Amino acid sequence: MSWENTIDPTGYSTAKERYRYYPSGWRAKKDWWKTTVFYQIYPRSFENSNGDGVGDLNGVTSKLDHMFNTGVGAIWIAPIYPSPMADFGYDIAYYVNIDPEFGTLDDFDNLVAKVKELNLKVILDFAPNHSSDKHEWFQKSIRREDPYTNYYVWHDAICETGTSIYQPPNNWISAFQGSVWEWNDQRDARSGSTVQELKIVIDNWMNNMPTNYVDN
Ligand SMILES: [Ca+2]
Repeated sequence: MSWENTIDPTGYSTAKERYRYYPSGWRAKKDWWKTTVFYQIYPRSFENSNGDGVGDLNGVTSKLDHMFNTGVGAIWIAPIYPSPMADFGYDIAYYVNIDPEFGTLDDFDNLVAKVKELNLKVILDFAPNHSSDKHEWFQKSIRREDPYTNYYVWHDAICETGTSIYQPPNNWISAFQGSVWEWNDQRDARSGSTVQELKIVIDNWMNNMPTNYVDN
């Protein structure tokens, strides 16, 4: 009996459709990431190699033999990038280096070399949808330095009539708590250095000396 005539446990209604997903028939070997045993590693609390109280990449590397022997086929490492650790590494301040608490790029190379030696796989957590507020891009975006000005989602707040009370633009709720929006005094045109600049302009106009300020 050919596979085309068997009862299809995958639920695909036609042989053509089944073939699309299972080119060698429904008994085809699945992708490695569907069948491999993963071990998710939170490096901070996994294994500390240098006695400083914080787990690190060398600690992970030291345990790869053990993981291989227990049948693990892939490790998945939580964020290891430079970070102020306000959100334990998910607040990434630079995307292409290793936080000193976890080690160095050389330590990472050593980890990958050991992974390859054991024919394991490694995947890294990556959080592109947000960054640390200490990220250079964010700092430049606050200052409206192009091309970073709109690297992040900025929106004017709602100011209650007759007051200086600012409300979030809408009622979107953060996955953690409270509003997704956060007021930024530096970014806003009504505060910080912009306000000081505008006050100088106003003072000049109030004293009937605008030409002292305008230089062109
Ligand atoms: Ca350590």
